[in-house]
Amino acid sequence: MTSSSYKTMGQQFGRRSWAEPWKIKMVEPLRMVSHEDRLLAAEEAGYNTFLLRSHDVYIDLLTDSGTSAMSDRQWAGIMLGDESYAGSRNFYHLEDAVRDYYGYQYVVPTHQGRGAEHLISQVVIKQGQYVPANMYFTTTRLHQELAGGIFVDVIISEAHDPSNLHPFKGNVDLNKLEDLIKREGVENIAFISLAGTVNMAGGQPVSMENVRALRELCDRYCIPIYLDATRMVENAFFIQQREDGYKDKSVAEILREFCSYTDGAWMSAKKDNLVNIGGWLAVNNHDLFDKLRNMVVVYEGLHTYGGMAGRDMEALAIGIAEGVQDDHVRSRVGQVLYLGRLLIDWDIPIVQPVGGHAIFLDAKAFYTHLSQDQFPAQTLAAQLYQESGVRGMERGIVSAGRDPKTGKHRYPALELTRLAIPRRVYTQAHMDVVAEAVKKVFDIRQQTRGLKMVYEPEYLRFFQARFEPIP
Ligand code: PM9
Repeated sequence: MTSSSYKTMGQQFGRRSWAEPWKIKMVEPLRMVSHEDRLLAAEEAGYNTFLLRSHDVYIDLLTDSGTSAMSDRQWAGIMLGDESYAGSRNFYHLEDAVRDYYGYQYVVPTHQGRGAEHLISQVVIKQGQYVPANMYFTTTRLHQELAGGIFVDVIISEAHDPSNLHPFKGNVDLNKLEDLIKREGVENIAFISLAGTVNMAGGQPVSMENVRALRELCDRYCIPIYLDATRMVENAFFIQQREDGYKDKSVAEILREFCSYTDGAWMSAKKDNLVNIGGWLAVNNHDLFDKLRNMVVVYEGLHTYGGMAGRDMEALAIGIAEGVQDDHVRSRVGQVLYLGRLLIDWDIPIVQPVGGHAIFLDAKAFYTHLSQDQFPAQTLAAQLYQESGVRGMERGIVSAGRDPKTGKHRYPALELTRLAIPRRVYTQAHMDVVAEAVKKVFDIRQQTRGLKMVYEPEYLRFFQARFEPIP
């Protein structure tokens, strides 16, 4: 596995080598807002793209969460919603789909990913226990901390370097992990929080070799591994493309094998599973399932709907099966790569290798004249919107939040602006327009001033914080 195998994959999925395995049956008109109106909208939104109205956005790359286009089969499934309070047949379809494709035994539905994170964190973490993870995710770490856990990053150090071409930058550093276990004592480790792919690292995958070795290590110490499976299908695709021994296996087979090395998973179904709302938790241990099923009725809804409507569970069960098809994943990741290659060809600094769900612009490299306290990635997201109507989001110091102990900003090595590509929504022509917009912002980078934060909410501040330009 070298950078050259990455390049080969890049060439293989270049412009003309694949096409979307669907055709368009319904369209939603887009609106181009004038430059003047965009400047006003940005000011009104406190230079936070989460506070813009979608009406004022042209191409919306804020997130790939809940923004997928559903298929005709999923929409047909919506009409088959069984809205019984208890025992909806749609729940059993969902349960079967999770069992078939992910391989876990017991399934608890939740309204979305963070509902599942809340339940598992509350049930599994004891006050003061450590939660080692392959980098943090915002909502995941917050729920772990609210449950009394202490997050520890054990991802390989290559993940913190945007230009390092390691093909599996999501891997766990087993030495870092074992040092932590020995230092703190196995009884003080709640579980391993493993994400595939790693969102904050740039959508980077974990290799099968790494998860297998992780399983062996955790077996020696009797530590469970719970997987954030939100974008695990995309991770499986990268294994197929980059790891020896997997090129002839289907994404579905690789997904099942990977999950088999873990003890359970939580899921934001709004990503890989191709629905606009929904989530689930799934485990193999019956006692744990019993506790989770008891908690779900307190916070989410009955254990056969967990905050979702019956129709949403039906669309989700169908989305799980569609989302693991090789031709779907190839075109999904291929589109992200297409945009990435346009930017790389123009020498625009982005996280490489290109990840599964998004392009991450390296804002530190854009704005070498700004300090991290001047919020370069927030600035870049605001600039891009103002210049082009394209909406991305900050994934840097604002997203990292404050250390709960010291109250000080955390300073992540990665200061990134993310352009997340919704699934089955935009065409390559949209990607061309996005690339040109990024190029424009890159060309005027030296004249760009930073921002100061003028309102900061306590939790997940990136969603609602407000900024003003530094004069
Ligand atoms: N991810 C994303 O845009 C949506 C909200 S945060 C900006 O990337 C992982 C890896 C996620 C994720 C959400 C969640 C939470 C868990 N794990 O948004 O609650 O990327 O469904 O899932 C977002 P929910």
